[in-house]
Amino acid sequence: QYQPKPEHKFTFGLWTVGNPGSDPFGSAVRETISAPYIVEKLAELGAWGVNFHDNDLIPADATPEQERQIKKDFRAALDATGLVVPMATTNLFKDPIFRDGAFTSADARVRAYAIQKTMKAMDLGAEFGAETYVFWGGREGTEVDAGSRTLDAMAWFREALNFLAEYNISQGYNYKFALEPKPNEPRGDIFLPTVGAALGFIATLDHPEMVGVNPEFAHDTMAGLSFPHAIAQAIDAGKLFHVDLNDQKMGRFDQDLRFGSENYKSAFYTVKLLEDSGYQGPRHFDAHALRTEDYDGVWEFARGCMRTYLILKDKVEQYNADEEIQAALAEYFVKDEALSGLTARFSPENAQKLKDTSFDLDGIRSKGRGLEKIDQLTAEVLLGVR
Ligand code: 3MF
Ligand code: MG
Ligand code: MG
Ligand code: MG
Repeated sequence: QYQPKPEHKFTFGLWTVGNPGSDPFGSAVRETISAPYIVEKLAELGAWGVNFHDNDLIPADATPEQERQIKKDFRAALDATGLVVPMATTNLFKDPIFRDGAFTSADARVRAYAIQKTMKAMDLGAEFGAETYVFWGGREGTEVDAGSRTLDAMAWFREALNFLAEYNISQGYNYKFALEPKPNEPRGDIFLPTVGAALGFIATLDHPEMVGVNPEFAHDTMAGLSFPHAIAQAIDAGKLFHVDLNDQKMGRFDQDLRFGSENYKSAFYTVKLLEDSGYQGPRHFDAHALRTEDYDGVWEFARGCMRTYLILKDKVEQYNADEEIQAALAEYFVKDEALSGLTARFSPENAQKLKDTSFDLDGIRSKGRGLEKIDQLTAEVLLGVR
């Protein structure tokens, strides 16, 4: 039980389990490990796939000869293990050239270079079969608005995505693009900080159907927002193209904690939304082991992300089958077919009938909603006593 299998579609980035544990105040605590070794370990643990930024696989300073060898070794590891590459992305944040933005830099040369780098990274991802292409604009933002480029930034961001959408079509790559919102870090304020902001922006693109979102648990939680609410909106819009699972304490620096390690209830509702809605995409863990750990801890971390997901998936099934919970929910969702028939669609007749309807307002006002009971029952499912 709770043994991860490829059918669960668990994926990790090369940058996640490969994270050597450096932070702004301290150096790496773990040696760097190779991509083929990561592939081998992830397969052994039961993961389905592995994702990468261009430079996670091919270092920025690699010679063409080294690049060929790296690809060959990576391909061999994928073939040997059956691991797939469902998603790829571009590192547009590490190089100092992107210090004030990539697609939204006020320097036209930087914007052009960012698009060039992304096209090459899309070629690389396609070579390994990636179907989703993620855009996390880590440097697209400001600390001070001194340059007053905020409005231009929206136009430049749109221009870049439109260009790359056409590139996607002209190459026949068939990628789905997924924008990953984050409110801050490393920039003081990142553009398109929330899922809702990204969805609004997508509607302004030339190919809105190609573009969805990649929400991340930690990103909403950092800002004190509800991650389940964010993914619900993405699901409702038909735009949940990918998801980054991890955990985070509210109001802190970006922690990228093991999935389900901190906010049990939000993790439960996240899994419930993904499972109940029939989300078919990867369950990607964008997280890393604590800096306190060596590689034993890293593999415990990876195992833990997947195991907790499966435990919560089991809890969702239990919750959905629990008769007492379902009875309480049936009371919570008050049905009235006549009224729902009136409000489902406007017509002058329905409007008139609705105006003529009288409600038992005091009856409705005086009755509680029963959420204390449902929430306690949910907690007891999660705490393992039901
Ligand atoms: C940062 C992130 C990123 C993105 C990645 C694209 C480095 O907080 O979440 O991870 O997820 O760039 O997938
Ligand atoms: Mg993140
Ligand atoms: Mg992070
Ligand atoms: Mg992420």
